[in-house]
Amino acid sequence: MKNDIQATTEGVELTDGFHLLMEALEMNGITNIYGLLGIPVTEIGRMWQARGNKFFSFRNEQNAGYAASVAGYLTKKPGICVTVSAPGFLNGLTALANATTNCFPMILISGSSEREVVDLQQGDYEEMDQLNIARPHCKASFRINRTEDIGVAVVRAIRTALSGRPGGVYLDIPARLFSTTMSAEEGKKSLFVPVDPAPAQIPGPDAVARAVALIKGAKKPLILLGKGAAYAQCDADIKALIEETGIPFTPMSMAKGLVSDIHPQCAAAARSMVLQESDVVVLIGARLNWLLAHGKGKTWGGAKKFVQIDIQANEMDSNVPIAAPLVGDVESCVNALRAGLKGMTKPTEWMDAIAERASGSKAKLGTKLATATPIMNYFNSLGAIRDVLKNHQDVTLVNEGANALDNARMIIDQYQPRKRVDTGTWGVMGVGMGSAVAAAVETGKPVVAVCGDSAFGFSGMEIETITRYNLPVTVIIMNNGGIYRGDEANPAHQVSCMTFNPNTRYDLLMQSVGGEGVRVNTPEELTKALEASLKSGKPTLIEAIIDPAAGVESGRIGNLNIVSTIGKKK
Ligand code: OXT
Ligand code: ADP
Ligand code: MG
Repeated sequence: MKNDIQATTEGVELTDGFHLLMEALEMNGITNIYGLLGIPVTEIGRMWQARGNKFFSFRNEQNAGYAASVAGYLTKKPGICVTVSAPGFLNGLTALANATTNCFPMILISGSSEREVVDLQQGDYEEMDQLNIARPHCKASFRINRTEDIGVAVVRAIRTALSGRPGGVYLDIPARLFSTTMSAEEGKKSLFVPVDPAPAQIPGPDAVARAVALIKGAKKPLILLGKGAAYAQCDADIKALIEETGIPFTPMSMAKGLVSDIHPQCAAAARSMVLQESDVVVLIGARLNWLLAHGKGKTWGGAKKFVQIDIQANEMDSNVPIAAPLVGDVESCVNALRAGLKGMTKPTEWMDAIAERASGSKAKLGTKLATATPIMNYFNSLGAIRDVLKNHQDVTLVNEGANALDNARMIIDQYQPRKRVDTGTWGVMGVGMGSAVAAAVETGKPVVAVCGDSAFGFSGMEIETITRYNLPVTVIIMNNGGIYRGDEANPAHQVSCMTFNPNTRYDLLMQSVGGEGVRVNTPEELTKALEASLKSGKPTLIEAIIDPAAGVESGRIGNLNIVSTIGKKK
C-alpha cells in the first residue's frame, strides 16, 4: 500500500518522518532492508513490509550489517541496514566499518536519542553520541534533524556510498523525527533521485599512454584482478582486455570467477611464480595491502613496475612507487587500455611457461584431493565440494575460516563473476551467515557457505533466519573441533583456548530451527548430501567431520602469526 496517508490537520494532508524515509528509499530503487528492530525503529519494518517491500530481520545487527554490505557489493546499490540505538548501532557499526574497508556501498540507519539529552549526557534509554562515534569508521556520518531534510539526506548518503571509492555511510535519525509531521505536499517535493550518483571517471590521455607504453614493453606482463574489478560490473570488457592482449591474469580471492578460473590464461595455479617473475603488473581494482605483501619482499621477487587502475587517487604509491597510475573507474580505464593495446604482441612464451607450471600444480593438487584418509581432511572434503559445484556454476560460494578459507579458495574453482564472497580485506570471521542471506536474496540463486567451525560460531544463530525466510542456503561446517586445529591438549586444570566441545552437534542445531541437518564422515557422504541439498533448495546444514589434526595454525598466513620464543623448550 504505497502513499498511504497520513493524518490531516485542518485540511492539510500530513506526512511524517517514517513515511518520508520510506518514500525516499523506494524512490531510489531500494527494495530490501536488512536489520533488527526495536525502540525507536520498530515501525520501519512493519511499514516497509506493508508497502510491499522486503525486510530481512536478523538475530544480531552485525550479521544484518554484513548482509547489507554484501548486498551493496553484489548489486552496486547501497545495501541498507536498520538498527536501534547504542548497542544495536554498535553491533551494526562493525559491519559498516568492514564495508568501508572492503569498498562496499552500504548505509547504516540507526535510531538515536534526542540531541538535547545526549549532549547533556542525561542518561537517556540507550543514549550514545552515535554520529561522532560512527564518523571515523565510514565515508560520512550524517544526522537528519528536520523532516524536510530526509530527501536530501538519503540522496547524500547514496551518492557518498556509491561515488569514487564505494563505502559505508551512517545516517543518524533521532527518534522524535520519525513521528514528526509536515505537509505531505511539501514532503513529497523534498524527495528526489540523484543524477549520476557514481559518475564515470575517465583517465587522462597521458596516463593511458604511459601505461600502454609500459605494458607493450613488458616481456612478462601480469594482470592482477581485485574485488574492485569485480564490483565494477564490466566483466566483458575485462575479459576482452585479457584475451586481446594475451596477458596472463590471477585473481584476488573475491575476484575469482570474474574471468573463469579455468580460462587458459588464468595463472592462479602458478601464483607465486607469476608474482615473482613478472616484470610489469597491471593491478585492476586491487590494493597493494597485506594480502599482496605490500608489493614488496620475497613474494614479489625481482624488480618490477606497476600499472594501477583505481578510482581512489591516493591509493597510488601507498606502498611502493606506481610507475603508471591510471586514476579512474575500472570500466573507463580498461577500455582505454584496450584501445591503446590493440594489436599488441601476445606474450606467448611467458604464457606457455605459466601454463606448464600451472598444470604441474593442478596435477599435484589433484592427487591430494583424490587421496582418501581415515578421517576427512581439507583436501578430500573440499575436493568433493569442488566437484559438485562444477555442475552448479551459478551458486554463490560464501567462505570463512582459516584452513577452511585458504584451502577452499585454492581448491574450489569459480566460473562466474561475483560468485565468491569471503572474509575480505580484514579476514574477518562472522561474515558467513549474513553474506549467505544477502547472496540468496539478491541473486535469487542457491548459496553454499563453507565455514570453519569457529567462523560459523560468530553468526551461527542466523541459521534460524535462513530457515525463517526459507532461503536456498547450504551451510557446510568444516568441523575440526577448533580454531585452526582441534587437537590441542588441555593445559592442567584448564580447557584449551583453541578447541571447542567435541560433542557439539551442528546438524542437530539446524534441525532444531526447522532446516535439514546432516552429519557426514566421508567425501562420498558429503557429495551426496550437497547434491541433495542443492536439488531440494531447502535450508540445509552439512556438518563435515574433519580430522582435528588436519589444519595448520593460521592457515596460509602463518607467517603473520606472532609467537614468543622465550621460555619454550626446543
Ligand atoms: O603458487 P604457490 O605454490 O604459492 O601456490 C598457490 C597457488 O598457486 C595454488 N593454487 C592452485 N594449485 C593448483 N590448482 C589450482 N587450481 C590452484 N589455485 C591456486 O595454491 C596456492 C595458494 O594460492 P592462493 O590462496 O591464491 O595464494 P596464497 O599464497 O595463499 O595467497 C596469499 C593471500 C594472503 C592472498 C591469501 O592467503 C589470502 O587471501 N588469505 C586470506 C587469509 C585470511 O584472511 N584469513 C582469515 C583470518 S585468519 C585469523 O585471523 C582467524 N581468526 C581470528 C579472528 C578473526 N579473523 N576475526 C575475528 C572477528 N575474530 C578473530 C579466527 C578466530 S581464523 C579464525 C578461526 C579459524 O578457525 P575455523 O574453525 O573457522 O577454521 P579452521 O582453520 O578450518 O579450523
Ligand atoms: P582485493 O582485496 O580483491 O585485492 P581491494 O579491496 O584491496 O581488492 O581493492 C579494491 C580497490 O578497487 C579499491 O582500492 C577501490 O578503490 C577500487 N575500486 C572499487 N570500485 C572501483 C571502480 N568502479 N573503479 C576503479 N576502482 C575501484
Ligand atoms: Mg576449525
